[in-house]
Amino acid sequence: MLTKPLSAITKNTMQACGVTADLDHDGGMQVVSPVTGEVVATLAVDDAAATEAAIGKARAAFRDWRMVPAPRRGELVRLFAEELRKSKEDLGRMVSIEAGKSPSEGLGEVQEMIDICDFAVGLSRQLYGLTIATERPGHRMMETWHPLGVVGIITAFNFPCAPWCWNSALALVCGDPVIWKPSEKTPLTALACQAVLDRALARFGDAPEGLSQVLVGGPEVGETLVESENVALISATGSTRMGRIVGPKVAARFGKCILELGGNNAGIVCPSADMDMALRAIAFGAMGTAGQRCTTMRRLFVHESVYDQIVPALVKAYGSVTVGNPLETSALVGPLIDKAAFDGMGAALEEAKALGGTVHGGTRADVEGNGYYVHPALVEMPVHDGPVLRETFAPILYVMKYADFDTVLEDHNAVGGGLSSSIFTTDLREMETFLSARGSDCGIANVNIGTSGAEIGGAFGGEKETGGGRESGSDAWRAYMRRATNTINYSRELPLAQGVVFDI
Ligand code: UN1
Repeated sequence: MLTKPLSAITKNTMQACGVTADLDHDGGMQVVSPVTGEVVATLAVDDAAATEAAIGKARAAFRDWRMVPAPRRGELVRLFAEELRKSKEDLGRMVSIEAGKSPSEGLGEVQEMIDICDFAVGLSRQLYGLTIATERPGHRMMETWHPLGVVGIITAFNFPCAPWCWNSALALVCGDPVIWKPSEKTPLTALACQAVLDRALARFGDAPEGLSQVLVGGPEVGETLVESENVALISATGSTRMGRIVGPKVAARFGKCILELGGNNAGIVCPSADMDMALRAIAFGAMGTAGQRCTTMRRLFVHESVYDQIVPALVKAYGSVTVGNPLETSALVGPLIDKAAFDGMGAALEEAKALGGTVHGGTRADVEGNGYYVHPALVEMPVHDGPVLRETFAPILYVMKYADFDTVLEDHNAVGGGLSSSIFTTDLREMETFLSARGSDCGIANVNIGTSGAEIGGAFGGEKETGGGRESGSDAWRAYMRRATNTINYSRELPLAQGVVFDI
């Protein structure tokens, strides 16, 4: 049992982060912790008018910020990383309170923020373009990257802060103000992050007002951001359903979009796999974060020759994994976010059974309070069909037997999602084929590690119904800038390209 009411722990933690907002706003939006099902705060809500006002402020900030040299902009992000390090424990606790993550995973999410800030600071001294050979004598051709404009960031409950930071750390060094609409389920972590950033802004000194803003609210806020011609880029993390609405609306006004949507990530266990390693990787990939990562492993194809070796061991691991309150136990699996997630899991398991699936686990776990805790489910499926083909945001791993490598590659790719994938093998041919043009069609393809837990240094995102966006490392920064191709004539002649003659 918690020694203090969760709302008191929440308020203390928010205060420690420096949040001054009213957390008991009369008639405001209720924030429920999945840990106990308690209301931990009520917040004032922003509407369309408040969103328009925020966009106006961000536009004004852009005029100044774009002219600040990028390495100086990087200094703000460097200070932010320092403040994040100081508030790591508190922010991690907020992630656990609002999203139900284990302390280690809550802290891990804050670490992702620190990591991307460090990356962005280095980037602030780069942001380089190419110099390109030109066919015209006495000319030089190059490309320049300029700040893009206001960036609207829409995030999901399951990662209440890291995806914001992947976007905002890059956007800020690239010269763009940010407006964040966090999930209605996790607005407190957002306010806490903004308070920590405010400390960095105060130390920085002369940043324009409105450089980073958080809007707490529902669809009205999101719609206003999405439809505003003054928001140059929308970066949205969430369901494919949400992306189908956001993508066309932003495209219709020729805005830019980064979509990071659902996945239906799979692993393949080949005959030569290191079985012990595969077992541990699959356990984390499928059960970690109670199956509520976009990178969670949801399908597993096991070669028939090793099925009886690994599947019983997995069933055993599923039976013994600890499920419990993430704030006071060392349980590996915390709660589902809410009742809707629990019902969705139950419905998917019923569908799987009707198709001949054998379900291990999947029942509600007896944890005190009104949280929706479940024993993760491993489902042995005779077919690759029905609920297996879609993403259910819960800890369900569908396991299928395979015989032929080429056929399993086809099944692997025969789903809508294209985010993450893994192969477990020590066979060079299988490994390289999986990574080749005819292998995994996902944005992330791993060997001998699970589907989740990507580092920030690589570009993060996926293909098909995952939306095609890339965030965080590699050259993802380019999405936050506009590219100009510059051709400079330093000669005394005016030769035209393609040999065109136009003598006047
Ligand atoms: C998400 O679930 O939206 O690769 C992001 C991972 C994390 C990010 C997940 N680094 O699992």
